[in-house]
Amino acid sequence: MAMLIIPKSKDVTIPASWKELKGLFKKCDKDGDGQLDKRELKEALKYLGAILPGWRAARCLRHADADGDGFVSEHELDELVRYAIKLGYTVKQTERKSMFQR
Ligand SMILES: [Ca+2]
Ligand SMILES: [Ca+2]
Repeated sequence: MAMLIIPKSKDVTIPASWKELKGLFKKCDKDGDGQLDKRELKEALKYLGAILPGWRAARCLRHADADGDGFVSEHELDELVRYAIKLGYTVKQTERKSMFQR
């Protein structure tokens, strides 16, 4: 049985950064349509401290948007998180706080 499918929130083997990143991406879905467009992705990457969030958003979109509709949907989100982790992005304490204050 494959172990590496979609992590459940209760699974303790998931790194904290995974859940945090996923939570952050979900929060950045401002219009609440359940998927991230490039602008929302850019906002998320800004929080993560990307130097060129616009450019990075395009890269992330190209990487995670499997069906090529220009949005990162719920099931594509895991790939996005995987990519963000690979790039070394983490949700820092201060950024996390400022998100909840909004
Ligand atoms: Ca959206
Ligand atoms: Ca898509």
